[in-house]
Amino acid sequence: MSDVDRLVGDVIAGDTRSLAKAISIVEAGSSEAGHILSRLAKHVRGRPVIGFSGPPGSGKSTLIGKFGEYLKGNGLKVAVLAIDPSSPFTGGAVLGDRVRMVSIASAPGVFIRSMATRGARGGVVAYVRSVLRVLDAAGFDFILVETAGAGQTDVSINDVADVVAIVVTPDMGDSIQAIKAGLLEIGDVYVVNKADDSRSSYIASMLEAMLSRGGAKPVVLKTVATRGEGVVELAETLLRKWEQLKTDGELQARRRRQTIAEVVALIMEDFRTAIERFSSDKEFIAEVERLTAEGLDPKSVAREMRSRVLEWVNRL
Ligand SMILES: Nc1nc2c(ncn2[C@@H]2O[C@H](COP(=O)(O)OP(=O)(O)OP(=O)(O)O)[C@@H](O)[C@H]2O)c(=O)[nH]1
Ligand SMILES: [Mg+2]
Repeated sequence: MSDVDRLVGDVIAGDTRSLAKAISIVEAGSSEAGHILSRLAKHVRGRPVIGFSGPPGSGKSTLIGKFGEYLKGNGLKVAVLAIDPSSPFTGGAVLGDRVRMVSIASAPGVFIRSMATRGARGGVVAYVRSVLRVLDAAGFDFILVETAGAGQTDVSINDVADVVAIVVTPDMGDSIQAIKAGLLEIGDVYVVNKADDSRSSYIASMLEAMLSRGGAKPVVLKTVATRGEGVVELAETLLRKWEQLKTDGELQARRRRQTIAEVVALIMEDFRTAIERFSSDKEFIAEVERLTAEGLDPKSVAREMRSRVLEWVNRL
């Protein structure tokens, strides 16, 4: 049995150290990563992926912690994936998240992982979805994903989660910024967290009014994550939403769209790699110089060289 087979076997058996190791390998994107992913593929069950996005500090991690506790309380195994936490490797948010999630992190059945997409070479959607597939194959019943608000991270939460909760706060400035940043179009459920602030009802009605423009009745909920208030209602709403999407076929449609985005990202990444290698190749440079010396303008040179890029893609 190869090392990869053994590791995959241990991941499926639910060994968390092997899982952490497998994720690290997948993140590194080596050829071993490909082997792991293809061997895990038949174990992926398509369990719910619930996304939480919103402005920094709105309470996403605290809510996820409470949601995780709720699921665990129902006998479910939960994994949490925090994408691009404000401080990826040292102290700061990650440590803070760990501390805040300590009640679930220390309990069996909850696995917390953070990953940084900054500096990841292209294909970020593929990179995140690969890790989600590993978590699914490892037997988690639910996967909760946290991303920073629109524009603050390399991946859109809709490309990686089935159901999306947008978490805002009664703080007018931040919430309005979040709305402007396009968060209004992407949520299934909107959460006004920190509802212990007296302005929360006003923000909730404002959100409802803004969201009602399309005709469909928006779901806006208020929570106080720190005290767990409204969390059960939020959890039930998100789970109902997932079931409803599954029943009416929209879940499958969303996942198909995500897969298309993932495949496109992977192809783009291949082209980018090929072009980068090609452009530092001696033959390429000599050819460009020759065509330029013949008097061709750069656009025409590029057109001449285009078909060669395809040859390089096929060499990858
Ligand atoms: N008053 C109050 N504070 C809250 C509530 N929920 C979270 N907080 C606090 O708000 C701060 C930020 O909470 P987090 O859960 O880390 O927020 P986040 O959205 O994950 O933050 P980032 O990951 O840094 O974007 C923490 O100090 C929490 O204790 C709430 O309902 N009421
Ligand atoms: Mg957080």
